[in-house]
Amino acid sequence: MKIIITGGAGFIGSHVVRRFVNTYPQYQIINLDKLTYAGNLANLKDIEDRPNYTFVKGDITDGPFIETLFEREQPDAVIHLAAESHVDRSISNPLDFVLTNVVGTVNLLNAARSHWKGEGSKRFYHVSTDEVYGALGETGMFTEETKYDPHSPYSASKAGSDHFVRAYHDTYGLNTVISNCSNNYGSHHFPEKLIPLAIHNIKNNKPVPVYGKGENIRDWLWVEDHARAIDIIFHQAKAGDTYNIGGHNEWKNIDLINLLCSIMDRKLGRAEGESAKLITFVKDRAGHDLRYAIDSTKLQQELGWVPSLQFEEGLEKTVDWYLTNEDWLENVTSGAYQDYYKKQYSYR
Ligand code: NAD
Ligand code: TDX
Repeated sequence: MKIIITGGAGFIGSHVVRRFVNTYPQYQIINLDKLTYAGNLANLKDIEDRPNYTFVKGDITDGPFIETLFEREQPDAVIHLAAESHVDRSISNPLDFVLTNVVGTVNLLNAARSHWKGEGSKRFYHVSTDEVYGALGETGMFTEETKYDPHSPYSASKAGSDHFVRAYHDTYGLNTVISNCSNNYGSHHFPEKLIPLAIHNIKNNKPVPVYGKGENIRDWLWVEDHARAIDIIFHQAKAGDTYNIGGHNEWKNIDLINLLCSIMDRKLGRAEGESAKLITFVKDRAGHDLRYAIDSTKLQQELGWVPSLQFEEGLEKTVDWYLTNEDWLENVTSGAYQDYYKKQYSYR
């Protein structure tokens, strides 16, 4: 089987590519990635020489290029993760999100439709987010039946792409699958997102920006548990099906940051409470969703997936990874990152 995995140089994509290359030596894995600011081939150094792995640099918004790639490679499946993924950037530049997340997804769907000609065995798997469901109040959880209600340009673009994927199943009979996952954390996470940004800032004794009062709640999942869920769903789901993925692991942002500060105190040999002094409450994110919580009962009961790692243990492993991979962090935080950071955090 030949699988195109899009966005394989990014955070989650690199974990998915690594898992598939290592677990299925009989599969050919093609990593298709534009290498935007978020894409980094250093994420895949350990597997880049494997005979069942190829990297192709390319842009999913370029329809003719995608057609040519399908013609040349004749893939048997697509696992689609390439996206603009950061909510704050979507607030500044919504059109980039429409182009990559909606137009890019439709380009891939068109190529799959025209090349696969209704062959039911060929699967198009779209990796999506819980943010399409909107925001929860203090109670309740998102299930696969929850109505879509996106609030940010990012989640609106992901909702749009999910709708197109379902439309290609219903209209053209494409063998599609969608999974909607909660917030991931782990190694190789770009330091614009809360956890790696906080680790980077604490390490460098810089303010740790917490939006609003830090009361928003996110449901965190170890990225390797997400990659394992994708593997299981890719191989076992019925055509047209949807699964929610999440770890039943809700944290208020401020509680998470306090936990992270105490882990960092211990790892850096600082006095308890030292890192927490860096916490700085800043202007809230526009349209900031209050709470996400995923009900993954369907995935657990039908396909037997369960999360493997406790959050405290996973967070500690994540901190260890960032502290032992300082070069990775220094490389991705030089240059354009500095411009982004100044712009993003200056007005708050
Ligand atoms: P990321 O930003 O770390 O990586 C995105 C990758 O896509 C990068 O390698 C980038 O170079 C590539 N890319 C971007 N635009 C492209 C284009 N036009 N053509 C080709 N490649 C392009 O993102 P991530 O956090 O790893 O998220 C991966 C996927 O999972 C996304 O679809 C995201 O919506 C979804 N998701 C993420 C989370 C999370 O917590 N990070 C949770 C649920 C779902
Ligand atoms: O500096 C910050 N301070 C802060 O308080 C940042 C960057 C974030 N936050 C808050 C906003 C959120 O409530 O922390 C929470 C997590 O923020 P992000 O790491 O930006 O993630 P989120 O907006 O929840 O979206 C993530 O999870 C779902 C991913 O970026 C998405 O791609 C995914 O779909």
